[in-house]
Amino acid sequence: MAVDDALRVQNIVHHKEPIASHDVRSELLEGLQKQQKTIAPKYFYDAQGSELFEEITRQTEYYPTRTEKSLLQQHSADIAATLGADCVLIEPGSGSSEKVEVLLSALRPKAYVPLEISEAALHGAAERLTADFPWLQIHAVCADYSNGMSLPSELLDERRVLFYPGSTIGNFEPLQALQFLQRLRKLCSHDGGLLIGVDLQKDPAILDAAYNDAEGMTAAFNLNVLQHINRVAEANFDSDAFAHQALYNSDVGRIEMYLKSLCEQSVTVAGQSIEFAAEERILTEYSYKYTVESFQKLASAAGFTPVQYWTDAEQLFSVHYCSVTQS
Ligand code: AVJ
Repeated sequence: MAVDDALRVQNIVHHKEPIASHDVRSELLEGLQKQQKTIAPKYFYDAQGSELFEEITRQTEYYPTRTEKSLLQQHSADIAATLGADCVLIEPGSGSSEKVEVLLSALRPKAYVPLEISEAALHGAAERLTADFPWLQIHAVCADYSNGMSLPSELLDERRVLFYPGSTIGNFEPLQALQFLQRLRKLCSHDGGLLIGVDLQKDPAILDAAYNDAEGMTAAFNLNVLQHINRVAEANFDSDAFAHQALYNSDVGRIEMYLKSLCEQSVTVAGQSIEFAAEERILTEYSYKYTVESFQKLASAAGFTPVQYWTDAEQLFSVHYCSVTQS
């Protein structure tokens, strides 16, 4: 189902895709009634949570965002040459579209297609980009990309490259990551590909510090999800009765974030009572870390062919370009 009810303003074409209203309350209850109580990481990003995440990216310990940005900046000419001219650059979950900015002048894509569920973030980013890059054609698609993605029909004959920065791929468990990359592959044209940011495995001390910053921004970001749940699911979580915990599980190569119950307690969520034992934990996020080889293996399994990758001198972070495997 192509998105078509478009509205053109200057160089911006606004597309809106019906956002499937899934029952947030039953989804949250299902997670909190699991053996391992779980809240999906997407619930971090209410307005307060998005601000706290921006704060996290400013902490010295949290290296991913600044390292990726400097990689994109430093290698923008090389990346542009690798991606090739006249591509349509599609970014699922584009948010503020800050990262793509460092690439646009070198790449000069035929069009930029941010896919974003927050209409405010999408329109704000489109306005800013059209002011800074008046030559850029923007197709702003308001959609929830976690529920399936489709593109404006007028882009279906173009050479399409997907842009997925920030190592958000790390939130997916291995099988989900494969399935997600396969879905991205379907959005690419046969002569297109994927430009993706992937955080790398490293000294656990660096990872532990990145998710336990001294300023406590990550702790505040993690605890804030309880306030969000209280609002969207009529719950009565008391954040002071929980503590932030983030640890690196080197056996599986992932950061695991939890909210630990500081006492035996009962919380009401959407009219249901959820019992917590003292020390019991809610899983709020996995953040998988890859090696260059393990990510290339995953991309190959999803139908991509690794073409090139860029890492910083300390091998903290990596950016990969993978073309669509020719069948
Ligand atoms: C936005 C998912 C890439 O996993 O590093 C930052 C989110 N969680 N600090 C990450 C996050 C805790 C971030 N991602």
